[in-house]
Amino acid sequence: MARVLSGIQPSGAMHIGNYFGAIKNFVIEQGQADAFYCVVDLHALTQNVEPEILASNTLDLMAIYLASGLNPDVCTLFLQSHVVEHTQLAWLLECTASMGELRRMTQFKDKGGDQEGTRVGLFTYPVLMAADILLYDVDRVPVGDDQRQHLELTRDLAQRFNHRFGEMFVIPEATIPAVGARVMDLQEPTRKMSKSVSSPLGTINMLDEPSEIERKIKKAVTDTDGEVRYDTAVKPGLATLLSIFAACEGVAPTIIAERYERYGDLKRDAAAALIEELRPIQQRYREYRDDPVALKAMMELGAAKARAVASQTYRRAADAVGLVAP
Ligand code: ATP
Ligand code: LTN
Repeated sequence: MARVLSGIQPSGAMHIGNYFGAIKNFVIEQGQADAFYCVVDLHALTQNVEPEILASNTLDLMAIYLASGLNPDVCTLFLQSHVVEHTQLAWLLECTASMGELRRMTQFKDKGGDQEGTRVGLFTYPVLMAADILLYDVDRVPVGDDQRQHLELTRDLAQRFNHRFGEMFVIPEATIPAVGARVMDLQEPTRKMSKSVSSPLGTINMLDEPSEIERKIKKAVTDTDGEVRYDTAVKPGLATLLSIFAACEGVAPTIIAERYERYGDLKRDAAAALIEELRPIQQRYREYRDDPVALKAMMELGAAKARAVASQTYRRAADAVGLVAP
């Protein structure tokens, strides 16, 4: 059975980009593969976050995972910091990665880049991500389109390690969803919807009230030519709405476009479809979030399952580079 792994940072409210680009596919994959999903809390430390906010965001994300349909009896659901081998393997990989290849990462450049005050953790972030993946002999990594370059780096690091120290790591592939891989901001549709860039009207959160969802979709930027057509270059605002609607229905955006003549009708039905898609998740979320004892037990179970795999891979890699076993 193929193995998959993915992770999301607990860095704020989950938006529908995270849902359609990642979480929805995690749920599908858990039935088809040996699936590992983590909350990458160590990655969230690359931003300047208050300790209590990080802790609360972490539990929020665990509850979102569960409410979205991830089942801890079917997949392995865990917290990155609970499995110490992630940071240990990251160090071994950092000692093979070059400054040049990390400097080329566009996410690093977008989030501040090469300046005197930039955190070292932000720079080495993709190496920790590579460790997350390579520890588990993963075949596929379901992520949104923005993670493509990080996956390429992971493959390069794995190949280099294998070449230098002997066959060690499985070379993983990214699986990017056909629809929903890049949900754009509703107000600035040339930029991806994002947790870290504040855009109150442009971002729809998974836990937004139905009235809020309707309002944001109604106010979404379109254009003035009035023709319903899927064209990301010429009509990026409309294309964003069409892809959100399409991701709810599981069809191509062009199919949705054929059904409509007026922007108003399209907006009304897109909002209704999205509200329906999120309704069951929102209902279940509160139950999980309000039960910290159950959340803790679930995280312990996940960490034990993850550790069993990660500790073996780490030891193999440590032996290979010449670290003497304890
Ligand atoms: P940040 O703004 O802090 O970078 P983010 O919103 O991009 O955060 P991440 O935690 O980096 O969220 O990403 C979690 C997952 O969601 C990743 O698989 C990523 O590819 C996916 N994702 C994030 N934003 C979008 C988006 N706008 N469209 C589709 N997928 C997305
Ligand atoms: N870098 C990713 C989050 C992430 C991840 C991973 C995704 C950290 N480790 C391992 C897949 C596999 C992001 O910003 N979305």
